[in-house]
Amino acid sequence: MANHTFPKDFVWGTATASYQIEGAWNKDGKGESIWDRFSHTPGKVLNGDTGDVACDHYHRWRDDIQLMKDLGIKAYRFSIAWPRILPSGSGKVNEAGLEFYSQLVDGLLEVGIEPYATLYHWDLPQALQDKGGWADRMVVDAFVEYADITTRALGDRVKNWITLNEPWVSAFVGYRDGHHAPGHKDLNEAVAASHHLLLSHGRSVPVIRKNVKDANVGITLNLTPQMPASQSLADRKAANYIDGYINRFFLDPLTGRGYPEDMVKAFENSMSFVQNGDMEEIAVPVDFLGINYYTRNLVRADEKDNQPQTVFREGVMTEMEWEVYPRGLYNLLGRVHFAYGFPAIYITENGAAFPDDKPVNGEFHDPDRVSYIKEHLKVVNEAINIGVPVKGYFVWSLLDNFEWSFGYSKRFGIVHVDLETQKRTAKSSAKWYSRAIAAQSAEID
Ligand code: IFM
Repeated sequence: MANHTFPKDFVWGTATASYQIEGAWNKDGKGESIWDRFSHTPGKVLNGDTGDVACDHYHRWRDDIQLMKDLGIKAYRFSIAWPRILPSGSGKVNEAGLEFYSQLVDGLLEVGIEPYATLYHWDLPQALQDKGGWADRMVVDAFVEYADITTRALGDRVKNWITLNEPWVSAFVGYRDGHHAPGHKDLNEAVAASHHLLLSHGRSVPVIRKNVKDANVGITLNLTPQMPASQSLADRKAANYIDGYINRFFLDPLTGRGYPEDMVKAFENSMSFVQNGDMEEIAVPVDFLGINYYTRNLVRADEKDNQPQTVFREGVMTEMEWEVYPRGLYNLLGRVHFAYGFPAIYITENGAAFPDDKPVNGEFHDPDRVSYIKEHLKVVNEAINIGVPVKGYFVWSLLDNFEWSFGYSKRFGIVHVDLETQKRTAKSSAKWYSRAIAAQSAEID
């Protein structure tokens, strides 16, 4: 595998998420989601942007499939909007919602693109939030019901299932920082939400396996390496703390180690919501771990203002002010594999936002994104060469889309979307990725 050539069965994909691209927020019986409520609340999203229309993928999915086909993309990771299937979160099923995804899946399979479906990418039915959302244990049964209905309907055709996308973000950015829906600022709620997210995952995996013959089931975490700013003991301890917060608090319970003690102590939480048997259910064996990787953090101990640490970034940045640091992905893959030993790993997201909205002679040139994807693919290849079982890579994202509280101000797509006309134009990065797929190699110009 010299020259960064990938194994023949390596999965080359792109990824999106329902709320970020679909639009049609209240069409054909769909219920309100927490992101509908959040984005419709003044002051929550930059420029008052909403996902009401987004990339209008709900109506343009055939064109989007054609776009992927033309680029030679082999796999498509999309998410399913829970409130399209169960407008109130549980109970009455909205057949039109299931039909939308059924047609999408048929369309993908017709052109030879393998579907990878994520059950939860942040658009919780608002009706469940009204009962406490992820902070309340009732959500677990509701999630399992949703997973059951959805995998029974699509499992004859969709074999690859991801239960949750980035539960850390759902729990801590949604319930502790308040930057995401539902916009709460309560650490205890965030910790309880983490547990209910993980339990929903653990409890739904056997249900998915029951409904889907030859299922390939996993969960996706956002993992960010935390590196000490110096080799001082204080900085290393501080980095270990943030590592516990973002990475270990999810990796450990998923692999049967329970919640990391240092974090439970730091959260000053009695964890009284953990019931007998929960931890065993959470540690259900999965077929793979999905990793979303974007950057690393540098961490410095800082006793000022009672803050035990400061996270900062330096070097070449993307528009998100995330450092471009491919080597971090290599280190992360080695660490996750050798310390946790998942049977397989997919990079379920990797990509970058750059300000590339200005066409030159009708072409969108995004050399920074080409370089970002290329350098990350190279280290994925190197990780495979040292024995890390990375089975696939999904660029985030197929389309420029709604970047959560940043609205449409950050463009991650390898395909440009004109938000006025909805015209799609492949950027240089899409064309580069297409050539890389054809060559099965990251080592191309
Ligand atoms: O757009 C998000 C995606 O929804 C989840 N992972 C990170 C991406 C970039 O912020």
